[in-house]
Amino acid sequence: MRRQVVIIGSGPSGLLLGQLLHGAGIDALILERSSKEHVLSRVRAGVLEKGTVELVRAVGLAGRLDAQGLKHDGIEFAFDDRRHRIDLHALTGGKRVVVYGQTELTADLMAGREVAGAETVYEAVDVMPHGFDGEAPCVSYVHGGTTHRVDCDFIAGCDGYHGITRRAVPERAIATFERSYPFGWLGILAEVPPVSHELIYASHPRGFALCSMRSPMRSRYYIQCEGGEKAESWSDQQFWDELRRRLPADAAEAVKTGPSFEKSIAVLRSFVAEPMRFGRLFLCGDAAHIVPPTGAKGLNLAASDVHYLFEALREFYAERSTAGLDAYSGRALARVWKAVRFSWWMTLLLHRFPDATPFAEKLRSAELGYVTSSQHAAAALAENYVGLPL
Ligand code: RFL
Ligand code: PHB
Repeated sequence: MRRQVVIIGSGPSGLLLGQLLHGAGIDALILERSSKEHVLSRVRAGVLEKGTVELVRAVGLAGRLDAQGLKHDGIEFAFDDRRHRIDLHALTGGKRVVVYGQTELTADLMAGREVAGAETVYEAVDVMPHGFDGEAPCVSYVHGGTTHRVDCDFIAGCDGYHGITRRAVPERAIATFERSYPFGWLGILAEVPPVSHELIYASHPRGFALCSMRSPMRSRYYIQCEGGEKAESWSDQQFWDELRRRLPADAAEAVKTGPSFEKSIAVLRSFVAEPMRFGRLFLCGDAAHIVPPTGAKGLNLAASDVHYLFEALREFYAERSTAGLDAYSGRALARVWKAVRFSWWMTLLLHRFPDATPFAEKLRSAELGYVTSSQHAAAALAENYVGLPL
């Protein structure tokens, strides 16, 4: 079998890249380790930047996103029993974010791929890229007990942090930068109206909490928890009690509770692998970098990587120019590092670190006061939150 591009992974980055390539008449096969149902069951991101929304529009799949996505002009920071609004729209000259679940976006992209008749192999095991340092790369995989080989021009590693593509690169060719945080996020989904129509990021002596949503009838809440905890050890009642303790009184009173239908713990980590290109293999999204979810940047970074890679591949096929491919890693990493910095900063600003000195704690609290009282500081936050230009 031969394809122009083989994409490994059918998360948002693989699906979006596949759709953009299809629209440009470039033939791409997606190989996905899990089943379609499993991919669709993962509850993750919720906040989309304008650039991400525009990419989904560009592939003609924003119908549901435009109709059901919740446009947010601001976010709130809550601490010392008070709520402070950051007016994203006013501070950025009219920009906003859209709240739309990653699960829904993935479903829309998968449906578009099916309608286009583009092929995805689900439950492809032992996927392995080969020969990407030369002119004739290929990818092998096993499906239904049979080993297959696909020859191609390029391989896109869209297989997330735990994927194979980054690991397939010789260690000496890759540099990694990492920071882990001594806590996680326990998140739940519940069929109850959200506490507020905008997101509330709360910093409390007992730890961080986030009030988010998926729709006017579905809430997504998170609380900072200890690193090694298990989601099952938290009952719904314990979760709701802890969430309320961390919110200002008026917000706590407004929390509507109900049974959770999803409960999971995410570990928090900052990670970057450099470069993002190895010959004819290109890394995209979580395969190359991870940010803590505090800044809502992970999925949006995956989308900007895809944008740069798509432009480069289109240029290659249309003009036989490798300029875009040569520039890909540098362009993507410049934006990635800014989001890594912002996500790290938001994490430090809003969480309680078990080992924080009293001095560090005073500085953190002063910075929170500064960001919520200075227009200049709030504008810098807003500019990053709505998304830096592509
Ligand atoms: P994904 O989504 O991990 O998809 C990778 C796909 O590759 C498959 N795969 C393989 N396939 C074949 N062979 C192999 N060897 C393979 N290994 C893996 C996997 O099965 C999977 O289908 O990566 P991608 O596409 O780069 O997308 C990245 C985003 O999913 C991620 O950055 C975001 O979810 C991060 N994130 C958020 N991002 C935002 O922009 N805004 C948010 O509000 C936001 N909130 C979050 C988040 C992530 C969270 N968690 C769970 C870490 C909130 C949370 C709690
Ligand atoms: C979410 O709705 O899942 C969400 C929102 C904002 C974040 C992280 C996650 O910063």
